[in-house]
Amino acid sequence: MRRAVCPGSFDPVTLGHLDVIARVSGLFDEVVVAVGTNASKNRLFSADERLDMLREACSGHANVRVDGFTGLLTTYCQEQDVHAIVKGLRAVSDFDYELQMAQMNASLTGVETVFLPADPAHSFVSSSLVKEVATFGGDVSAYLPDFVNERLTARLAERRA
Ligand code: COD
Repeated sequence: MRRAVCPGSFDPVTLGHLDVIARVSGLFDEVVVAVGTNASKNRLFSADERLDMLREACSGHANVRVDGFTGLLTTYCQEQDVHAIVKGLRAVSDFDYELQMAQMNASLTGVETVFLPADPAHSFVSSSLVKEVATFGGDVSAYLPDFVNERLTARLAERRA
């Protein structure tokens, strides 16, 4: 059984994330989508909300499960008997940081990181940009599953109230 982990913040999950997850599910026997839940003041959605959205968004993939983790990703990978961390790469700017993390993770426990190039259709999409555009009234429906777009709209309305 070859198991991969797709880690991230997923605040919230975008179609870019989901494209990577779908492609990884075809490459490995099992994929764990791991939501990092280390404390951060800057999250729009709670850990439980991010997990719920991912579970709904990934429900069509039989070999994908969604889980949360705290602490070091390498510790989680050891606990879950993970063979590879898979990350999506959108641009050189992603590569610089992702390479550093991949090398640190490999140095800590030997776990390998595999990079998948982003689909050009999604390579400019990030959770943070989507939130920024939506905050100022832009239409981000092309970048999110419909139900995530609805929850984002509702959350931003709550924040404004
Ligand atoms: N297309 C393709 N890939 C994408 C897209 C897109 N449109 N958008 C995002 N991605 C990729 C990102 O490149 C990333 O690989 C992944 O999806 C997740 O992205 P985010 O933004 O949701 O999540 P990040 O990058 O904030 O997540 C960071 C982690 C939680 C993975 C990281 O901080 C971590 O491992 N934390 C645990 C603590 C730890 O071990 N620290 C030491 C690290 S060496």
